[in-house]
Amino acid sequence: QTNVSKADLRQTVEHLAMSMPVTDMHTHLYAPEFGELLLWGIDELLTYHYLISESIRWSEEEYSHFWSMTKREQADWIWQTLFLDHSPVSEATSGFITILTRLGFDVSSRNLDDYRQELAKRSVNEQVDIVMQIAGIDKIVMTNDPFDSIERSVWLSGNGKKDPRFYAALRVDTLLNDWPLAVNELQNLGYDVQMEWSKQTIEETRRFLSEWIIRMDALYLAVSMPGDFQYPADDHRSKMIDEVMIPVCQGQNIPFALMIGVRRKVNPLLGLAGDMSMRSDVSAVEALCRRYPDQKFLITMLARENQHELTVLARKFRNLMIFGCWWFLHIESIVEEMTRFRVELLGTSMIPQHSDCRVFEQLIYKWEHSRKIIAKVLADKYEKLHYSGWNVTEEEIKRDLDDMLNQNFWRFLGKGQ
Ligand code: REL
Ligand code: ZN
Repeated sequence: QTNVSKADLRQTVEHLAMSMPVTDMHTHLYAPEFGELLLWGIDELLTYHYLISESIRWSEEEYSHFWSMTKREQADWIWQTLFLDHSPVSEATSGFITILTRLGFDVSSRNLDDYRQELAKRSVNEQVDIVMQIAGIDKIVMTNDPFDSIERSVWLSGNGKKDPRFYAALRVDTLLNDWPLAVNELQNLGYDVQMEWSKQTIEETRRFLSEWIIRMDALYLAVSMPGDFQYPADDHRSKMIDEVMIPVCQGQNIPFALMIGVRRKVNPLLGLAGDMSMRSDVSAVEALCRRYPDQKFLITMLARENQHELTVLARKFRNLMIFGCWWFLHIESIVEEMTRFRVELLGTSMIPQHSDCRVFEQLIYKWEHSRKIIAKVLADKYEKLHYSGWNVTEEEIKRDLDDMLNQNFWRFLGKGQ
């Protein structure tokens, strides 16, 4: 047992937080087997939808002008606009600089083509290894949708489960949020469902989910919901949750993840970048947790206004695991605020962060920025304990970080080591 002295405390916490391997429990990344679905490299990074919304603010052209450009032209224009004509001080722009630096590029040269050429020498497999090593990530949970035909064929060919670093999460947005489209997709896949809610439709939708959970080895079911999601309610979503999602999750013994508070396509001209956040009703989660005490719920919300109440709710229900600082909350100031009050209300019994990466190298900045904040918050708390005469050991610091960055997730799944 190594007692850490006051002088070393901060440094030790920071060092351990920066080097602890991480399970990234929600991303939009894919294993290399998924081919074109796995986005990586300079042009994908620069055309990340976070940077699209930031850059278009400076443009006076029609929105369609941006979309008419090739990906490379878009990337060049975003680089010029957000990095050269203005300084990259936002989270997403400074994140790109963090990535370049950690990849070993000379950011002072500001020569995009040099960076492009360097990466062009690498294969996707090499880059995945390098990035996971730099970012210290050893397990990545993808977002998987059987209604996506490209993805579906990878699963059907048996290649989806080849890379043991990647895990699946089965996305059920269409079933909950666009039932007419879901009916169409299910019918095309050979499931005997109708628009009308019947015993047969319920059974077939359950069969679809169960078969795909098994095929993907899915760790959990996941959905993103608008802020006006209500539960219980006399609507399609409540029926689908009560009669399909919950029974299937229970049968397969997996959690249900709800990401609540998105308002899609507030500005449709921006595509993926046009989604907005929206305040939600925490009592929907409360009702789910109370009604299904044996069902586990992984929950994150998008509005800052909901965070404290949701954290308090987690004190009331052990079947509720809060996770991550989602999307617009994934900025330094708010990650710090949220991490602090989560620790103050829940100790280390939560999942402080997920990356939500869409482009592989983003793992580098999203985790580096978050790890620093987690370290700072924890160091403050340990330091306070130290003044009271309670000395944390290095093993205990490691244990706490491992809980927050790995074990809380795996134990919640019932797959703890
Ligand atoms: O999983 C989701 O619903 C969201 O995280 C995404 O829709 C979103 O576009 C993502 O890039 C946010 O970080
Ligand atoms: Zn996401």
